[in-house]
Amino acid sequence: MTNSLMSALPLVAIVGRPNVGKSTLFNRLIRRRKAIVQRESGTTRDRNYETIQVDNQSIRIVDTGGFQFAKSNTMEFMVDQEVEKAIAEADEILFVVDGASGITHTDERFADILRKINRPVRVVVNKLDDKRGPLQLGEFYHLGFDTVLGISAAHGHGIDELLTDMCKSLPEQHELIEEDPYLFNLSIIGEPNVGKSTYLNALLEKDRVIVSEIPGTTRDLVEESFEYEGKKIRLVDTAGLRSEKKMKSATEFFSFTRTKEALKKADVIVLLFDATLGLKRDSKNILKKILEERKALILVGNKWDLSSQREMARYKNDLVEANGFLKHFPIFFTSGLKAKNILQPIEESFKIFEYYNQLFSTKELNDFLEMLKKKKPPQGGKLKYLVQTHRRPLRFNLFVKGKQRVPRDYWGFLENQFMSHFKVRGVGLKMNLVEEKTKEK
Ligand SMILES: Nc1nc2c(ncn2[C@@H]2O[C@H](COP(=O)(O)OP(=O)(O)OP(=O)(O)O)[C@@H](O)[C@H]2O)c(=O)[nH]1
Ligand SMILES: [Mg+2]
Repeated sequence: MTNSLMSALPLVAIVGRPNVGKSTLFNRLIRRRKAIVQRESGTTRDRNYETIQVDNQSIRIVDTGGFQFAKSNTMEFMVDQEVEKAIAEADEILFVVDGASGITHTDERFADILRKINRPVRVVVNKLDDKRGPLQLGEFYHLGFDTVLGISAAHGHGIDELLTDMCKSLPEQHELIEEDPYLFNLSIIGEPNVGKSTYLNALLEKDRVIVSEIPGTTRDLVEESFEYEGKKIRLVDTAGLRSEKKMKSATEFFSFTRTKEALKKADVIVLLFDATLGLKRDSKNILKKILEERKALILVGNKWDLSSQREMARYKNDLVEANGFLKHFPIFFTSGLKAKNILQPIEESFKIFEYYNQLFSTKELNDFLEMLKKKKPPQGGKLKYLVQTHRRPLRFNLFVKGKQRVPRDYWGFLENQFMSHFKVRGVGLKMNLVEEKTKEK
């Protein structure tokens, strides 16, 4: 959906102090486990948007982190700021409170703020797991809002009633707005703290996600549409990836699983690394995974403002030395912080997406094989035909007579030749060897 279309949809913000069950409610409303839910407070940080359909209407919902009147210069303060942004743009507020613990001082202070904004606010009393009904709701009217609704987000009680009531104060739409197609999905992936979120913010030219020098800042996936020269793609910011052994918390683990999902779903991956450090072991492991999945890939060394020209040339050489196939992948150096060179990888992503999507004709492929046979045929076995079976990613069946006799290193050679011959870059290839069974004439 384009940003203008998106902003035309009514937006409902889920807000409240930490740990009252906002993300559980969000997941319940959107009917999937998108947001990470954890028992400890302070899990959600960035704003998390999703569009849902209620009675032929499209509504956007935004989940937020817990509001807690935090001191400045803390992560909690940055979360508070994100909540304020969500409130500022929302058409309606769901003010979530905890029915099991009752009203707290933070709830009261937060209510004071919400009363001043001129938009409908509904008090949503969560954690009423045993359905004891309206009796328990009485005290929550003291917060000063007309509508108080009881729910159990965990058990799904009261959700339909909440949805029906919520729609009453939203502007009426006359048609169902379908999501606008985007060309492809570009995920920004890398180790913690390399500047993935800074890069996303720089592209969007706004502070969409929280950036901090603490590794592990981003947790939930953040998706945003982005238009470049009239073409629309979806950008995904992800939680920093590092080896499972180094993980310290369940939250980190759940963030990790979401990043892995993003990797699987992505068409194009921007693998961001810190240009002052080069590709460390964790980045190399991520790279391996991306190549295994045959995703379209662009390497981006960020924090270029702190690095030198010489170092950059060295990285490229080191990479290609370690894995010759990487010479077919583009590498750029950017500074998210200074917004330098940030559009180069995007421009390139459109080109490599074309390769990722390319259909090769049987004739083209067999001409390529003929060329190969003349130039350097394998020492054992015989190449017969090459047929494309898939794109996104590119897969081929290579029919060979006597496939066991073809030396192993020939496949690497063949892939390299393929990339050069067809002038393809930034994508992996999967050559599936098939024994050609027909008798030779
Ligand atoms: N000098 C410099 N600093 C940068 C650049 N990009 C990001 N930083 C800083 O690096 C730190 C981490 O930035 P983030 O954008 O939060 O990094 P991230 O990769 O999203 O981190 P996680 O979400 O924790 O994985 C912050 O202190 C940023 O200001 C850059 O291009 N140059
Ligand atoms: Mg981040």
